[in-house]
Amino acid sequence: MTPDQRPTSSPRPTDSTGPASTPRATGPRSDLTRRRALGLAAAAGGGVVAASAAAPALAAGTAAGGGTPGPATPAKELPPVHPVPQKVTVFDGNVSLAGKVSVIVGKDTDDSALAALREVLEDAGASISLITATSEKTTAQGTRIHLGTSEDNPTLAPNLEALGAKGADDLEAEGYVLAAGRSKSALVVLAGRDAAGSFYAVQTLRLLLAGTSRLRQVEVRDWPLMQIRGSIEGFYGIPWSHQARLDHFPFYGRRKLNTYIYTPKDDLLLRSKWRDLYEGEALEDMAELVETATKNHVHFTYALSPGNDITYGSDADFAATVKKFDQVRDLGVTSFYIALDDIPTELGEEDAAQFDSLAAAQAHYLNRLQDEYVKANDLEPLQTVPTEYWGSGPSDYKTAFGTGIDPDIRVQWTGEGVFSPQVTVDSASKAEESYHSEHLYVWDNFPVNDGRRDRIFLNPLEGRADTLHEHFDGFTSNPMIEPYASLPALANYADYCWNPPAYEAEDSFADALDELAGDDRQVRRALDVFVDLNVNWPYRDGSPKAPALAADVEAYRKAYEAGTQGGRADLRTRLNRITELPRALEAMASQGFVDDTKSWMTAASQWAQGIKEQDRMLTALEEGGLKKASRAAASAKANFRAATAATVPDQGDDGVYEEDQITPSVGDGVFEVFIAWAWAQLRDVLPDDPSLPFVGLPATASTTLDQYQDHAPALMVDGDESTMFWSSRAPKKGDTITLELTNPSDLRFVQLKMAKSDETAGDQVYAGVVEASADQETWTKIGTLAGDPVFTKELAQPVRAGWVRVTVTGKNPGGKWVQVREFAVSDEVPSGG
Ligand code: LTM
Repeated sequence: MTPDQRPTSSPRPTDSTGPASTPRATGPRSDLTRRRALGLAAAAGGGVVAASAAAPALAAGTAAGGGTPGPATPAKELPPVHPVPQKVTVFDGNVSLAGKVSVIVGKDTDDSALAALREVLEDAGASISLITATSEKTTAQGTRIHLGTSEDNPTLAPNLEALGAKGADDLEAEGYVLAAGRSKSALVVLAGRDAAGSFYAVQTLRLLLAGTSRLRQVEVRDWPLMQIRGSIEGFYGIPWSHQARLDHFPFYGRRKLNTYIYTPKDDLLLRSKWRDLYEGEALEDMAELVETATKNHVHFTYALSPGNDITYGSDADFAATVKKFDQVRDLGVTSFYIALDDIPTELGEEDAAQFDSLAAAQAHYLNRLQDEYVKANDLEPLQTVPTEYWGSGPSDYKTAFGTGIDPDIRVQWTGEGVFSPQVTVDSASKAEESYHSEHLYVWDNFPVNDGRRDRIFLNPLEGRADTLHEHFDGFTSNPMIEPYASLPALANYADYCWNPPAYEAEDSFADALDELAGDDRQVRRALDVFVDLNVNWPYRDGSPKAPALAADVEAYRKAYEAGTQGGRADLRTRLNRITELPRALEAMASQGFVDDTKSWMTAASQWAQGIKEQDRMLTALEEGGLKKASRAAASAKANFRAATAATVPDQGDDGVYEEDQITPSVGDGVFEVFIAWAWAQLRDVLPDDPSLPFVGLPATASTTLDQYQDHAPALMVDGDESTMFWSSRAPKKGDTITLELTNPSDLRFVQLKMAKSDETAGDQVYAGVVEASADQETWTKIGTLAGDPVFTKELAQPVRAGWVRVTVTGKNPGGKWVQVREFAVSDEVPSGG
């Protein structure tokens, strides 16, 4: 849906539980979560066995096939590995990778795996000799690392045997074995089931080394439980930059995500101009994306959205699709997708004459592509998202679509809703039946923020059942418009999809934050403070709202009301930290994250600065310093005004990028709770203070506009400018917003505050008339709306009114919706305005 409309199964290990030992506690994570990252949780699906008997040579000081195994080792010393591997057996002793290391590969061993291994070894201080083996035997001396697959490297099998470990050939695709032990000298085998598996074995080696040169003697047998794991750049708004996409792929590679679907909604060449071919730089960029994705074992999937104006039965449109696909196939793309979401559901004349339903027409087109293009060119199975992509119940569309398409076509589904707080096994089973598909996979609208572009969502992925790999081919996350701020959530998908039973949301999220923050503990702490201000996910009932800030606010209020100081210190400390966020987070390892979130950090800092002023104001009130209180109030007001500046850029479906369009929303509404309460304290003592927000006469509000999410009309009359009514569509001529006064009065003042801030136009009524009436029959014109977000009118002659209304008289530019923060009238002109 557009924002305008919005509201193979794999075997599970049976022998994977390990000893419950105390993990190394680092950073802010709890012991429990750290344990889980190690795969030590009691839950099946990932586990560590501290053992020695399974692989004699994998014990300290033992020679191949001989010697007594060392004692079982507590697995606590293993560094965290994300995603949690399916099976880890830990042995006593370490091998060192510093100094001379021979790397033995086959001539066709995966280049990316070898490049990644070189990097890991260089970081460990190794001096590397590379040997390309042609037979089982090599002349390598000293520490040896054998890398590849059984097909490309003949030395893997004998060396795995020397370590008493089994090979990777019986694992699922992308699986691997990492075995480290001693056989004459230090020996490591990185055996992939395939090229991707060998690459992933190196990624796990990197994590086990954790920045050192010492590797625990260990055998990891690992494979993914879902085949498709990644992201779908499928949101409305500013598409990701070329650089951001390039930066995503190594992150995916390191975390074993294997899919990126390219389908930004506001990329004109994918949707409104889908028949046009790429030229010049656009084509060069595309080539670089495909190459970088491939190097990181990420399938670059090219998704076209022709549904707005295609004729499904037309040979010309089929040929146009093939021509467009051919252009990127020439660059190395092997994975293709047709997106049919958010398009007209009526067939055009030509199709209506040929097909009896939309689904039948779409099936015809998709099958042609699958037969004549995908199969003919030996490509990966075609992928699609249907026009009805949510809900698990049967429908005529789902039946016709599911039974009409080639069963090999992969079909995306968003869950019970467009946004799905939960995806359950029950829903999954029903969806499989309704879509008649054995190849469903989830287009997960998390953490996408195109419906709330004022927000960033920094809460972990939750609510996906831990056996969905038995139903779905995989998950792709539809991320935020801000690419780097989406990385923590994508790390969640990496962990969840690889090993759902072992997935621990908080732990997985914290691991990604560790990476983005870098090694500085103060930066990491500041990041936690910032994350707390952005955790609310409005699509889940009961989702927490800035819980740490909320607790400090509550303690402060209680202490103030009890006249004690005790409970106020924590909020003051937190406000100081929030004020400092833009400076403290500048030093993050991920500069992309800093750039993406700067607007939110700055706004948070300004809100906190204003609340610090309110704290001074409250203290002054307690001490009877009314002038001081008033000065602090004015200073608070100035900070709050600064915090509502529009600083976030935006782009509509015209493809035009514009700076400073959206006011960032941060703090999950908790700043506002404190602010309103503090103003109430001031009002009690100084009711005419000019800094106090204007509160109108008691009234109720209603509108002919539809409401977006929980932004009800009542929020226009709650005296709180931080809450608002928000329509879920653009206004039409004749739409009204009406105030009904509790007691008819002689009006002297009318104020309407629309959009996010007083300063910048945004979602609002752009053309309208404001009128008042005593009987709802005769209306007196009070003024017109002509593009300003704030309408204020002082009436020289009072107007008797029981109702005041805004009537829309023209269209909004770019189909903008309407936000009303406050609609207030008074029988006197307020002193502060
Ligand atoms: O979810 C799907 C299949 N389509 C669109 C997305 O493009 C959009 O990003 C999300 C979130 O707003 N909603 C949709 O309906």
